[in-house]
Amino acid sequence: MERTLSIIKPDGVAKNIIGEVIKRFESAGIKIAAMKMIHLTKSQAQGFYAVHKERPFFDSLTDFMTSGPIVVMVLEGENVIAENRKIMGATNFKEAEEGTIRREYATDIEKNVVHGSDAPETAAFEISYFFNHLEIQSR
Ligand code: RTP
Ligand code: MG
Repeated sequence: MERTLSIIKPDGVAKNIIGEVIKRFESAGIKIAAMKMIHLTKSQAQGFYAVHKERPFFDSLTDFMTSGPIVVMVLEGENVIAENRKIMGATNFKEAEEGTIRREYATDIEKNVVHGSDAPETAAFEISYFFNHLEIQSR
């Protein structure tokens, strides 16, 4: 069983589609092992996205991620890192496949509704950034 970190970004929460996003995960057989709503500070967003700190979009991205509450979740399932990214669709919603979350709901390359870890190492870092082991229920 694999785990990944999923975030419903501030635009997704503002659009009132938390349930829509979760329904897609559950319909695909993915289990939610942990979940909470938080509002990141700038320095917390910078720490989470530290891998992108040299990118031109870093400041804008960390501003956006602190612009409102987010929902952070640990997803669990077979091959869930790749499965989640398939359900999310490409970073740029214009390139995302039909039926994906980003194709359906994203409005911008930055405001793209969801985040998902991209590899086992990043998933481990990202999960531990938000949750301790007592907050994660394997089921
Ligand atoms: P994420 O990390 O959020 O799951 O998205 P991703 O892997 O598909 O994309 P990544 O390359 O890791 O970029 C992280 C987030 O930064 C914003 N972004 N803006 N303005 C731009 O060119 C640009 N490129 C990326 C997006 O919010 C992207 O999800
Ligand atoms: Mg990424």
